[in-house]
Amino acid sequence: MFKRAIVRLPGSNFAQGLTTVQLGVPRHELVQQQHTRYCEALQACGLALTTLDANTDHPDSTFVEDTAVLTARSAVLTRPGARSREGEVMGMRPILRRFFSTTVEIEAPGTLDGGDICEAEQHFFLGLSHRTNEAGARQLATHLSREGYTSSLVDVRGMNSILHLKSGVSYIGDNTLVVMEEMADLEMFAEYELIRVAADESYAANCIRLNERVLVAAGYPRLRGELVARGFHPLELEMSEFQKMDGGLSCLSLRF
Ligand code: CIR
Repeated sequence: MFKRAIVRLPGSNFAQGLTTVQLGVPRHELVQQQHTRYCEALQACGLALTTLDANTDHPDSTFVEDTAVLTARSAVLTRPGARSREGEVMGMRPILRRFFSTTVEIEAPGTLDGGDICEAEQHFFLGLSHRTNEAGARQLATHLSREGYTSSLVDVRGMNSILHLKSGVSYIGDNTLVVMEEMADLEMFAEYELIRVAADESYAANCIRLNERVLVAAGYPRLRGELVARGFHPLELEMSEFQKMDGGLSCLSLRF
């Protein structure tokens, strides 16, 4: 059961963050509106929100997921792979210490973004990307194994359409992964039920199971239909403005 989430309001300079896609400049009013709807959806799923003020020193800081990896027992503060995002962790440290008695940190030369870490119950998939390097992933794997979790590395550095592992695969409970076609045939996913997402809907592969619901980006009818057909309860959210900055649903919150 998820009980809480941490979010950070988007700053007025949100559009100055990093992006690799050319979908246009986010409209600030719409960013705020979509963020508000997102927060309301978390609350509708039963989560109590901790809402942090916007931090204009870091335009990408609304993507809080990248600053930490949370387990049932601890919070791991990351060391984001993009220089412009390194300072975001400082703002998250005191917040997580309020909720977790154990916090550990990824140390140099390791880098790791939370968006590369996909938790599937007792197993974690650790993405190696242009943000998360092997040193960072191995530090996390060691920490997780001390807590009794297993993990495996998934190299997504050759998959140019995604920024992070979780841009392409999400665990939604009931032994089910939602996965983009490009990585659906990986041997390590073979023991799961797979919901394969076609290339033209691949943005929607980043979704989140929150208690009874699955939050999914609006505008992807085939994935929505497939979720319903398999007995899941999707809750659709407009994400256009976050997509323009390479962000998906999961990156906008830390959930525990
Ligand atoms: C970045 O490039 O870091 C941000 N503009 C987007 C981060 C998205 N985070 C995520 O998928 N976990």
